[in-house]
Amino acid sequence: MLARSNSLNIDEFMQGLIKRNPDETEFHQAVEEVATSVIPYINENPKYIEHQILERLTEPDRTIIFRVCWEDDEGNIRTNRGYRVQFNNAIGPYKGGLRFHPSVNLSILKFLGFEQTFKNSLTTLPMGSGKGGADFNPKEKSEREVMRFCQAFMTELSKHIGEHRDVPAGDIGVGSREISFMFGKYKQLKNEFTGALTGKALEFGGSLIRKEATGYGCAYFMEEMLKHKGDTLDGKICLVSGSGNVAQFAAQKIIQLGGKVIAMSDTTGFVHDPDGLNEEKLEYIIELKTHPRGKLSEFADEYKCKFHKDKSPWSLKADLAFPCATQNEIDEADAKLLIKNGCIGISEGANMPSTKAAVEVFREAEILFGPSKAANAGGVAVSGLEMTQNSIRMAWHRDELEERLKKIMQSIHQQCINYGVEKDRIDYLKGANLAGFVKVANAMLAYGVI
Ligand code: NDP
Ligand code: 2IT
Repeated sequence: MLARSNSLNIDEFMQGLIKRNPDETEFHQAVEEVATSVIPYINENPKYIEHQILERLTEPDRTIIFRVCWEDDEGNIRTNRGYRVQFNNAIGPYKGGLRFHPSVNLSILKFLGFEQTFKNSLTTLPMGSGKGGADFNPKEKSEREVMRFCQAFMTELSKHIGEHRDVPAGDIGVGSREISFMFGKYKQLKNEFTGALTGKALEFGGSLIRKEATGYGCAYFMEEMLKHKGDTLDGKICLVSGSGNVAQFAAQKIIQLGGKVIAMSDTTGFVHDPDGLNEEKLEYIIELKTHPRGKLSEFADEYKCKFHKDKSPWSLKADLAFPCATQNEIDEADAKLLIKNGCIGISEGANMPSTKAAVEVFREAEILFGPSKAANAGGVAVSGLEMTQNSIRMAWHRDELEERLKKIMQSIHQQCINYGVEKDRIDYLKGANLAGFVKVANAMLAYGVI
């Protein structure tokens, strides 16, 4: 039972949440971060307490868990677990990615779905929040196996999604290939052509710039934070972790904006290129990481630079860091090292890439810290634009979409300022949490008790 009281206390709130959701450590971490920002505001605005808005926001609308059975190339039957967490649809249909990775579990999907609530609110577009996926590893599978898995997964998921209900997209392990297999199956099962997934290929309703959007948005967000301080990306030494969808296009935009990307990484280690990546080298990485995914050591061999096996790039001296791989990839020691080496800004392309202790280090050092729900919202924002284009049966031009993406990232930055201004700096974390919260919370208030 969720008890009612006159004010909220973070420790009591978290104790209750942990009791209701034992062992879901990533979910606890994501909630605690938001609750720490919004509870003081909630206590000044008792209507949110009276209507139990934070309690309701931390309980998904529904969680769907299902068996996914498929046949591998040798004829063996394989079983995986599929999920869709429909978190909150106060301001629009459920919207968020699908992750295929062996580590996928309910805690990870609830943290991602919860974060999506605030991120989607910040985009200015009418999108609720959700996240899903499976503990399936597409990396070790043949293309036919990936196809059969995606079709089996969609056979069940199709019962729960739709253009006005829930619109999934990609995330780790789910790119254009997987979305295409799933959309093909959805279309066949429903016998209708509607935009129930985003991140589709351009030939069948996909949007230009969607592929680039998360990474580009992450670089734009850094550009905005620097601009606000009278600085630019020009000549800045940058570290990018990951070398998948988000990392590739973050690196591309950083280079276009004048930054020098000296490192990228993958699950096997990181590559250090002191001369900096250029378009040609980045093309090599994009090609290398398209199916089947190769290892970055091949890049190091090709371009004669150093590969650091099983290491992350945070020990290198740099001005800016763009974590674009996965959650909790920067710990306290990494954060301290980054600061010691002169890092002045972080823009989080991945979701929750910094541990709680790492975030504290960044905030104490008062460097620019663009939290994931603001800095990586460009991807879902262009997904929202894909939904609009599908609804009006039109396709906008690249320039128009890139301009819209840029404006959305500027608007997110402005919302962070509106809610995060402190005496002598902007608290982007607090700003993003509060701005994201207020819109969803007010919609929930308007609906009454449902
Ligand atoms: P991809 O699958 O395209 O790439 C992930 C990259 O991170 C790969 O280079 C992978 O290495 C590396 N990686 C390192 N450690 C891990 C790990 N433990 N688990 C998984 N990957 C790891 O994913 P995306 O680029 O799409 O996603 C990266 C991050 O960005 C995630 O946090 C995701 O939630 C977030 N995000 C993605 C959006 C999107 O539109 N795709 C939108 C907003 C956020 P290797 O190459 O060896 O596999
Ligand atoms: O974390 C994210 O915002 C995504 N994976 C993208 C979600 C989307 O619906 O485009």
